Amino acid sequence: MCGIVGMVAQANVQQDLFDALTVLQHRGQDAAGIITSDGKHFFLRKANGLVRDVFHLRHMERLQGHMGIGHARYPTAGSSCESEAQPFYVNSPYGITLAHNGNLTNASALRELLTNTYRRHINTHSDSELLLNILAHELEMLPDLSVDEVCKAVTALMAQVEGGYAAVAMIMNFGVIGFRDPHAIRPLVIGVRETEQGPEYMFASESVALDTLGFTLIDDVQPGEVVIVDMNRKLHRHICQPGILSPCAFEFVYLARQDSVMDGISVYQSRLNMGDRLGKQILDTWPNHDIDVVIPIPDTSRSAAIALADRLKVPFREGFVKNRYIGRTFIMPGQQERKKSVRKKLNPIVSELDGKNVLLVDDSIVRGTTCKQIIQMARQAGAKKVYFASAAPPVLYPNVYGIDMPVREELIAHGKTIEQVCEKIGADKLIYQRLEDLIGALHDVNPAVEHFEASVFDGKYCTGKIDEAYFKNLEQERNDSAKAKRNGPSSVIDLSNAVI
Ligand code: PCP
Repeated sequence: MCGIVGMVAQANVQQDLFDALTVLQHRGQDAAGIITSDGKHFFLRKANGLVRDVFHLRHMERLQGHMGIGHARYPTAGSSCESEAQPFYVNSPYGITLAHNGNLTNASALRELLTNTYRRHINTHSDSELLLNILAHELEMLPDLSVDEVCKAVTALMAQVEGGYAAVAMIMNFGVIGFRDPHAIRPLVIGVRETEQGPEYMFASESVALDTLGFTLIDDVQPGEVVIVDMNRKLHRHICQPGILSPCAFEFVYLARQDSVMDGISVYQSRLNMGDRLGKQILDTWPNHDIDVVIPIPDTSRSAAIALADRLKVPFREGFVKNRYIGRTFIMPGQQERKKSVRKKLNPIVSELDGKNVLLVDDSIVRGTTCKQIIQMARQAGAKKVYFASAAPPVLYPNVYGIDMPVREELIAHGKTIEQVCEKIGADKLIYQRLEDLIGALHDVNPAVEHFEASVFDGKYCTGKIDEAYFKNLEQERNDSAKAKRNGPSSVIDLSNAVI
């Protein structure tokens, strides 16, 4: 998962793009980039680091132009090298730049096709560079540059590219486009802001970016749709490949900000529903529970924990304080860093734990890094019994659509019973959400969404063609030690501060 944003406005866009990326920072902490166009040049700044650290005044002053795109990166393919920060750029045809959220599942085949048949050079390990080059190739095959031709090019792209992708692309002297794969696994919304000079448009991964910048949500980009905002700030929409809306369930569990609405589903309401259903399960299966207090593992689990406590009629208390200056540990690139950060991130409030039977609530248990340490901390703080509840079902299978959990053995619940996981994390009891309850929690908020991409829980991959050989290859490429090796110094061409 990454955060992407795109804009066509009446004035310079760099400040709005910067502000939008800071609001989407929770989707990627590794690198950030903005590229703008003044109609003659592209201006690019990208580097590793948080948004606020990547862009200094001197960079902002150079990012001239009324349209642009931006990216906050969480690496799920390729490496954390600076040269793989986005947006990516190709000069031919026209000058195109692209920022991508998701993961392509046929990246090797696309790489071969681009190199051997389309005769295009791919300079990095990133699948986003492949996506951009497919788009460039398809535009090159068409006689001119118009709304119709762009729709044809994206249609041809969708016929070749497999996986999960939400992308924004900017084409010199044409406009900004946004498109989503035919299952619409990763989110992308479009909004409008009226000004005296006319409308301005913004694409963003999540509606919260539109809200904070004064844009009104128009719609989600639909499955298999391309939305085009041309240089005259006219909006065009076209379904390139009809599909079945299947948004990623894990976006609602953990990835997205709770004040976002995605595909008509309020993330906050869905998390309240998750907590409520989990509470109901506890009452049904453990009516004589002896829980004294419900405590969230901040931050994401808080809304689920509030609703769970309400349902149990047990007090809700804050038992851990999160250092707001430490990022999200789950999206850190290496296990060592994730492990070390938990203790620095969270500190117990002893008075809320001492002598009590506590139910700790987290949004999910993935590698088990957080819950193991938290349970120990709760015991050291004097808790009598430490029960643990997860608002998501056991995470059993790798994600191949843009969440960095590629290796089965790294998932604590893979191949284990709930009792075995409970023992491993050192809890007195472990309660997981049932998958049907998670889906119900989402579906209740917007009954029009009938399908969810929930492969990490059920192993069903909606795009197909994900088999044992695919997993083996993925595990070799993206296990923690392979990633650490690849993140060393890079020799690839660096255009991160270029006027291009
Ligand atoms: C993540 C999430 C759970 C953890 C990590 C699950 O926290 O909320 O606490 O992953 P694990 O089992 O592999 O440890 P953060 O990424 O710190 O995010 P937030 O503060 O939003 O909860």
